[in-house]
Amino acid sequence: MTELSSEKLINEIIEILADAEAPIISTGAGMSSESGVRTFRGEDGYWREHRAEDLASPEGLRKDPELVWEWYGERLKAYEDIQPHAGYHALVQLQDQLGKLPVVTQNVDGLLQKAGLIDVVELHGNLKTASCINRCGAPSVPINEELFEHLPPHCSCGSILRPDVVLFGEQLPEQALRRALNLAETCDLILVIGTSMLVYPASSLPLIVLRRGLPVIEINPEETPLTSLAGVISIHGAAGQILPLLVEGVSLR
Ligand code: BV8
Ligand code: ZN
Repeated sequence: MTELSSEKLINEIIEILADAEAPIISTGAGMSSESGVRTFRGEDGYWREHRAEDLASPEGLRKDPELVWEWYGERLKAYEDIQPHAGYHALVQLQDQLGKLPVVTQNVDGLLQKAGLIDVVELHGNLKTASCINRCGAPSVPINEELFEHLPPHCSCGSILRPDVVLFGEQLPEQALRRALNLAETCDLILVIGTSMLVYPASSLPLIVLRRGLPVIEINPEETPLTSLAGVISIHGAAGQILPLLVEGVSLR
């Protein structure tokens, strides 16, 4: 981990970012916390009241489908009025400057797309649709207000529905994972923003780039398992503050 004054560190990162021709971005829940979205493991984290296994897991869903649907319903409600913060707009500015900026996200809040990022790889699915927990073959249904009238919602076959997110213990969507791994293998820099680096395989992407000897830059107010790795440049700060400084600096180069 590089320990420099933040001013010097910002300038160093601007230099590196400006030289990159094919950077990629990786985001976790912390990327949305300045838009008012609760993270999973911080002080305001969701997991504080519930354990991950009770909510985002097939066992948890089967054991208490109502609790899990209430939790996702509460999150969806929160997503209705959230807006992308300055860090998101900075990423869109960088995307416009470079002509492309693939973003691999663990988030399901839709803020990246709302801000105008066009190449978003949703590693952990999304909350747009729900499907049959027993995969009976009935088509997925849109997750809308109606679905929350009678919890838990049911499939036409009588089984309960599950949100089309990736639950713990489930494989990631094959296409999304393949694309994400390919991006980690072909990019020339990865900017890792707002993830605790605890959930696999999302957490393996920066390690692939690091092993290729290419710049791995982390933006996070806290230390993560990535921070102390040799070769990682970590800036301790909030995405909404740091990203505009970086992108502004790159655009002035
Ligand atoms: C899989 C659903 C094959 C959607 C989620 C033992 C060891 C290692 C791995 C495993 C193991 N046992 C099982 C596993 C695999 C498991 C896993 O990794 N478990 C961990 C917890 C140990 N992974 C899986 O099961 C995956 N599938 O691997 O299949 C397999 C299967 C079984 C066994 C082995 C292999 C599926 C993972 C997907 C799970 N679904 N969510 C939803 O509800 O949203 S994961 C959930 O955690 C969210 O998706 C979330 O995105 C994700 C990661 O959390 P973060 O995004 O990092 O958020 P967090 O709150 O943790 O951190 C926020 C960070 O932001 C903090 O660092 C904070 O400092 C920072 N921050 C705060 N404010 C700001 C900020 N940063 C910048 N600016 C700010 N302003
Ligand atoms: Zn069904």
